[in-house]
Formats: sequence, structure tokens, C-alpha cells
Amino acid sequence: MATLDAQEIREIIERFRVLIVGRANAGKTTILQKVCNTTDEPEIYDTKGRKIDTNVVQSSIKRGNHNIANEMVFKSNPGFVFHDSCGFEAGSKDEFEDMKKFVSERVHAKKLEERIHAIWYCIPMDEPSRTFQLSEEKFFLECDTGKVPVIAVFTKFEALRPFAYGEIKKQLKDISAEERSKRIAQRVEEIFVNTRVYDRLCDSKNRTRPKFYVRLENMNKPNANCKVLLERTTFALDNEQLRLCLVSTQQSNLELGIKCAVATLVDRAHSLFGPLRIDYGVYQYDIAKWFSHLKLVRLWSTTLERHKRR
Ligand SMILES: Nc1nc2c(ncn2[C@@H]2O[C@H](COP(=O)(O)OP(=O)(O)OP(=O)(O)O)[C@@H](O)[C@H]2O)c(=O)[nH]1
Ligand SMILES: [Mg+2]
Repeated sequence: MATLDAQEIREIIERFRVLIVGRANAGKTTILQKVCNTTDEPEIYDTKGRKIDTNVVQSSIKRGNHNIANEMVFKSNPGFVFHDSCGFEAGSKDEFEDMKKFVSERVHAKKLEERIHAIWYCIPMDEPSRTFQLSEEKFFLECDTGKVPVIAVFTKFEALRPFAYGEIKKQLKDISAEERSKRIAQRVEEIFVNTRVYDRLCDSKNRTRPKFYVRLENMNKPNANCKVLLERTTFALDNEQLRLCLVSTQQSNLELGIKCAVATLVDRAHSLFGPLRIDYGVYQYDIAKWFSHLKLVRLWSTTLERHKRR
């Protein structure tokens, strides 16, 4: 993990700042609500910190038309500040240029607190033939995101299942439910790979490339959660201060806290003693076994098994 410069060490970061980008209807607001464990609408503040009366501008916000520089904060989790691109593909060239300028300024902001700490780029999978559009191409080709991690978020992933089913339904006759589900899942994978969407995001000519990707599904359902996105984001950060800030927004997510603690200790040991022979999975298992009542062992032992098979 990178060491912090002197100014960053002195700064205490109280709020984790995320820019969420994606077309209209990609599922952005739904993700933010899940992350903050609420179904409420956020409060919105302008660039001078003045609260915007959402009743007055509600219809415009609903259409996804508000300023990317405005800050969105949910009462249920004020540890996050969000900026929303709001379906920028519909916008004019000027709007794209404004977004580019905002991103470039805020990823390089001098003060860590004002900087964007992570970018979630949402791509909906409900139309597999339209996964990669001009908006994605332009963002990844042109935007300067500095060292800020970009996580590609494939939203509405479950929408690939009906496509998969439609393509292979003839093969699904007279087989068990288990086998049917397996084949549909396989076909979903193939459809996803065939879109080549992740390859295109990672193209070497792009100025910005995602650090990780996550798949989210059924986020519109009450029990869905975004733990995987938060974990990926945490591990995409190379600044301990920011990791701490993000983990502190997740007070009920003990698993994430423990994983970060282990990762930090392993990093420290690496820098003290040089490369260690065994990998994170082993340490995670060794630590998780003391918390067996939390079912972390079951979760992490899969990682360990995978690790052993290598
Ligand atoms: N099937 C499915 N629907 C989803 C999922 N996530 C969100 N939705 C639905 O998709 C619609 C759009 O979601 P929003 O979160 O408002 O999308 P948005 O990106 O904020 O849209 P704009 O604000 O217009 O840019 C809503 O009806 C959500 O309930 C998902 O994982 N699966
Ligand atoms: Mg929205």
C-alpha cells in the first residue's frame, strides 16, 4: 500500500467521496440507496454547501438532470458524499466537456477531503447488444481519472438470464432443474464474455481503465446488498487513510473490517520481512476461524481452497 505524503497524513478524512457515472436508468440511485441502507431520497447541496430544496427541483432530479458538482448525502449514512453523473449520454458535447473538467479537477484536488476517492461506472446489462455505447467509449478514452480507482459495475446482471434461456431453451428439455440452472448460468457467462464489454473498457488506448469490476443483480429487491462493491472499492484504494474512512462507513460489516486488518498486517509483514511465502487467503482463514460463529470461516475457506488448488 502506498505511503501517504505529509499533508495526507495530517488530514483526517471524515467523508468518503464517490462519483457514480452511467446512463439514465442504469441503476445508479438504487446502488447509492443500498450502500446507505435506505430507500429515502438524498439531500442535495450545491457547490457552496447550501442545501437545495428538492421539492422545487424534484421533477428535474427525477429526470436525472442535476449538476454533477452538487453533493448528495443520505441521512442514513452521512459518511458518504456522492456526485451523480445523471445519465450524461443524453447530454450535449458541452455537458460531456463539463463532466470531464469536473472529474479532472476533483481527482487531482489538493485536499484529500475534496478529492473524489472512487468512481463507480455503471453499465446496465438489460440490453446485452448495447452494453458498450458512445458514452462509455468517450469516458474511458478521454477522461483523466488520475490515480482514483474506477470500478466497472455491471448492473441488472440478472437480465442476462432470459436472453440465455431464449437461446438454449431447446437444449433444456428433459433435464433436471439443477442441470438446467447450470446450463443457463454457463450461457449467461458466454453472453457476458461475448459482449467484450470489459475488454473494451480495459483497452490499452484508453486514458482511464477500470481497476476491478463487479456484477450486481436484483438491486431493486429489498434484500439485495452491495457488499461486493464496497469490498472491491476498499481493496482498490492504495491509501490507508481512505480505506479506514470507507470501512468506518460500514460499521455493521465486520467481515470487511477483518479482511482489511489482515491485509494491513500482511502488507506490514511484507515490508518488514520481504515477500512472504503464503498468501492472504491463508491468513484470512487463520483469523476467521476464531470468529466461526459469524460464518466467516465458511466464506473464506472457499478462498483458501481455491488458493490451495493453484
Ligand atoms: N431488474 C433490475 N432493476 C433494477 C436494478 N437496479 C435498479 N433497477 C431498477 O431500474 C430503474 C432505474 O433505477 P435508478 O436507480 O433510478 O437508475 P438511475 O441510474 O439512477 O437513473 P437516472 O437517475 O435516470 O440516471 C428503477 O426502476 C430500479 O428499480 C437491478 O439490479 N435489477
Ligand atoms: Mg438516479
